[in-house]
Order: sequence, then structure tokens, then C-alpha cells
Amino acid sequence: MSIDLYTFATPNGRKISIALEELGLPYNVHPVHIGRDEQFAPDFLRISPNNKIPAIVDSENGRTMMESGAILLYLSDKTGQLAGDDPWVTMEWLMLQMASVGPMLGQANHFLHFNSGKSEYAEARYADEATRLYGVLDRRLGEAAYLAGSYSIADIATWPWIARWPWHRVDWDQLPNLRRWYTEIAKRPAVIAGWDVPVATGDIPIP
Ligand SMILES: N[C@@H](CCC(=O)N[C@@H](CS)C(=O)NCC(=O)O)C(=O)O
Repeated sequence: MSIDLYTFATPNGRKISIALEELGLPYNVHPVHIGRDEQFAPDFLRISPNNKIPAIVDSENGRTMMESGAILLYLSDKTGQLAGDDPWVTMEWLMLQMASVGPMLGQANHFLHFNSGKSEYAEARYADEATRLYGVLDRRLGEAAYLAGSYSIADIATWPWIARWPWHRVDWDQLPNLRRWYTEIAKRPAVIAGWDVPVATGDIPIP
């Protein structure tokens, strides 16, 4: 049994390489260079109908899957691991990542980092939203060690987005709980291994 992982060195891609490393599942890496539009290749479209990484093929049953949140739920269900303490709490924080943390920090990356100086309005909007979301996570991590109590797919979904913090104008002095969570997870061997998939792009940034 092995998983074919189609991925690139981005937060959404790293969610799945980190999860596969944590679960100890054998996997083959297929880099999809999104800067060269390889995500639009017809062969890839058959696996990932929305033309985005990550995607997987499970050789055990031939199942193809797109969408990182769905893939994380699938891998957790398949192995009975990384489910957190209460499946619905795990679902809440996973959905917050998929619906807010990923999309909003994605916009922050776009306007604050890649296109800085092009729109004052968009920079303020997404910097404010990034600050707000970092605060939501910090408050949650003040009451629980991990987002769903114990380490779970909700943390694995969220952590690679926070690892883009150098682009988000973050005041870490205001975020002691998030900093504790972020730096602890950054030391996990599976996270360090998954970070470098499909290629090493530099060390994990530590605040
Ligand atoms: N909701 C999707 C988002 C996936 C996504 O946005 N992937 C980006 C890289 S992080 C991508 O493939 N971008 C290529 C493109 O938009 O053409 C998921 O969580 O899997």
C-alpha cells in the first residue's frame, strides 16, 4: 500500500506531507510546479478536478482525492490516528482553517508579500484579518494544548499557514500561546521531514 502525493512546497501541500510523515504511511512524491502551470495538465486534472495541489491517489483502492481538508480527514479515518479528543471539535478547527485561516492568510500572502505596495486598502484589510485570526488561535491555545485537545489533523492543517508568519506582520509578544504551539510543532521530526517535500526551500522560520 502506498499513497501517491501530488504536491508543491506551499502550506496546503505541506499539510499532507506532514500528515503522511506523522502517520508513517509510505508515499511517493510527484512535484507539481504551480509556477510553471503544471497543475493545468490534463493528466493532473483527472486527479484534481479544481487544478490545485495537494491531491493523492491511494494505491490500495485506487481512490483519487483533492482538497487538503478532505485528504486529512481521509488519512485520519483510514489509520484511526490524529483525530483529536472529540471529532466535532477537530472538525470545528479544521473547518476554521479551511474556510478562514487558509483563504485569508492566502490573501495576506498575496497583498502583503508578493504584491506589497499595490493596494493600501487590501494590505490593511488582510493584515487586520491576519492579526484577528492569529488572536483567535492564540485564545484557543490558551485553553487547550492543541486545537482539538490532543495533536490532530486540525493542527497539521493550520501550522503550515502560521509558518508563513514572516509575511504577516505578526506581533509575537501578543501571542504567547500560539508561539508555544508553533515552536513545539516545529520541532516534531515528522514536521521537519514533511516541510522539505517535494523540495527543501529553507529552514522552518522560528519567531
Ligand atoms: N482548498 C484547497 C486549496 C488548494 C490550493 O489553493 N492550492 C494552491 C497551492 S497552495 C494551488 O494549487 N495553486 C495553483 C493555482 O491556483 O493555480 C485545498 O485546501 O486543497
